[in-house]
Amino acid sequence: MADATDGMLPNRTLANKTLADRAYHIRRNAVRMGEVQGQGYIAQALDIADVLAVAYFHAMRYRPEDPDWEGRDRFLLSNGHYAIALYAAMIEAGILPEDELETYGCDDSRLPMSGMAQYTPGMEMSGGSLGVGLAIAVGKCLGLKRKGSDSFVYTLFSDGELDEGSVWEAIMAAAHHRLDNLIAIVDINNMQADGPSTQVSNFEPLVEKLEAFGWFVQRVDGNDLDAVREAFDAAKVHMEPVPRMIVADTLLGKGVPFLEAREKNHFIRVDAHEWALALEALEAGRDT
Ligand SMILES: Cc1ncc(C[n+]2csc(CCOP(=O)(O)OP(=O)(O)O)c2C)c(N)n1
Ligand SMILES: [Mg+2]
Repeated sequence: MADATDGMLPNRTLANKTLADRAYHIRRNAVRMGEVQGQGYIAQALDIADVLAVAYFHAMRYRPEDPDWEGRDRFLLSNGHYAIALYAAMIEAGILPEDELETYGCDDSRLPMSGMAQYTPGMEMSGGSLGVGLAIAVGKCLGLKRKGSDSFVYTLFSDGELDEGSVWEAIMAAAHHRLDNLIAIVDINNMQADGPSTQVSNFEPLVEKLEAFGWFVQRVDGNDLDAVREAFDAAKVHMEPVPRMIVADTLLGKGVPFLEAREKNHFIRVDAHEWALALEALEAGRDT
């Protein structure tokens, strides 16, 4: 199990920032990337920043300077349109250089709008077609076990992906294979392209369903850093040989009140003058 003393996490140990600082910088990086395109999946990046802060600065074992290091924990982004959030976290982690955020979504950039493994260091899978990341994670877990690895596979997916049958097949397969090296996080922001997810295709009661499939399930406020950190810790040390799911309830646009309040916030357009206001709002909300 990695910890801050094992020499594998120089960025975390040297910078001495709190998780709240990390989450702030992830949100800031995402807003700056959003400004490059003037629009995008900004509200999702803001809602998932706390989960990514805990994943990259508390839970996961990796080497920023060597993203392909065999002993790393894997992070599979199933909802490829959340790439803006993952780039923001990987920039903060030192896996990607900060000045590259100015290329987000541009021709020839290593940071395309949907996650692409062949372009981006640290990106473990290509996204775009939703509903497949959990199944890929199941395969990676089986492969790592076969190799005798103690690495965890983390995968993030979204509540809209619960509409996909392939997700439920993977949920069943992970339990069947007793994949205790799998930690899945589902972002319940109750939004998808066609409106609130529970109104498009209701997945509740989600905890009970996942437990019935044989998973260890925790449901937390995904914007409460302490709760998220405790959930990741519990997922890692849980004794039963079963896969682990963190159901994270989040708020779209979290940290920027005028984006939290924006009505249609799956893919938002932000006026030119609002980007600076968004950064100001993040700054104003620090440590509150
Ligand atoms: C298989 C598949 N179907 C449809 C889409 C188009 N699509 C892109 S994002 C999205 C919404 C998915 O829901 P979710 O990720 O929960 O939305 P968000 O929380 O980002 O608003 C859809 C339907 C896709 N990328 N892949
Ligand atoms: Mg959603």
